[in-house]
Amino acid sequence: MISATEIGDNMGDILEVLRACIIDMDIAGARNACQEVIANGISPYEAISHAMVPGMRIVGEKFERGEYFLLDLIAAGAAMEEGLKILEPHLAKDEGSRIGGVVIGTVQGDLHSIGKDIVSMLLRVTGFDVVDLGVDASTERFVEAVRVHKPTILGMSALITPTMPEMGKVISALEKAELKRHLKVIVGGAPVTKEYAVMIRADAYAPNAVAGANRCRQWVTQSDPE
Ligand code: B1M
Repeated sequence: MISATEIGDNMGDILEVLRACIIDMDIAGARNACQEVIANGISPYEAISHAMVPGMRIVGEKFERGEYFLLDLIAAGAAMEEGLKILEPHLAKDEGSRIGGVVIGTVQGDLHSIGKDIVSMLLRVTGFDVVDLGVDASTERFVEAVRVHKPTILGMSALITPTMPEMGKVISALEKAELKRHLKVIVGGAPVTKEYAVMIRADAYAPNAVAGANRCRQWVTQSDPE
């Protein structure tokens, strides 16, 4: 019988390999490590938050120091995406009734998909119907999607400072089209802050995917949401 310590060590080793695969842009390795995560009964949430996201943070630091270049970011992003594809079907799903609709996307001019994809994944497993507009979504696309799908919540992601104002433009356009009244807007992404969210009249900011999904769930399950 395997002892709890052995399981713990094994988990630590697998997560360490997974983190290293993201940093080393090793797509096949990331796939294998994610398969090991599942085969060893490790929580996919644990793998995402304690191996993949920290690995990506190191990739970003290497880019900042000039050790990695754009192609490295693309390759590390691909390793992350391939790993997530393996983990997603194993996230614990709430098979109960759907609790609300969310339209989500990365704003215009911004090609970063991974954080938004993780938020989408968590929202789906939490019980939301999610319409994902992908990356580089224009204000017009957000407004049209809200008009057509009538979601409870709109989520926007921005990863680079120059695209942050796009989130404010979408909110202004929704207000102008009188679509904001019954809609909650949540924003996130590495450069976004709580103060920025307040400034652009978003209803919430989330520093990570778990906090984002929790906030969305609170909105639909509390009788008197903030
Ligand atoms: Co780019 N990039 N990138 N990049 N990239 C950053 C963001 C950067 C911080 C790297 C750096 O310099 N250290 C920097 C931005 C600096 C700034 O403006 N503040 C940067 C830059 C400069 C650029 C380019 C301009 C580089 C160039 O061309 N010279 C270029 C821009 C292209 C464009 O968008 N127009 C560029 C391109 C790319 C790639 C496309 C190659 C690639 C993305 C691939 C992909 O997404 N498929 C890429 C990558 C991989 C990164 C880093 C290394 C990793 C991003 C990531 O996936 N993180 C990144 C460095 C970093 O962030 N430290 C960097 C993991 C992900 C899970 O985290 O997305 O933050 P994140 O999401 C988190 C939270 O933020 C939150 O939850 C998520 C999970 O916990 N969250 C939300 C996110 N969205 C949310 C929405 C919510 C709630 C929470 O509610 C709706």
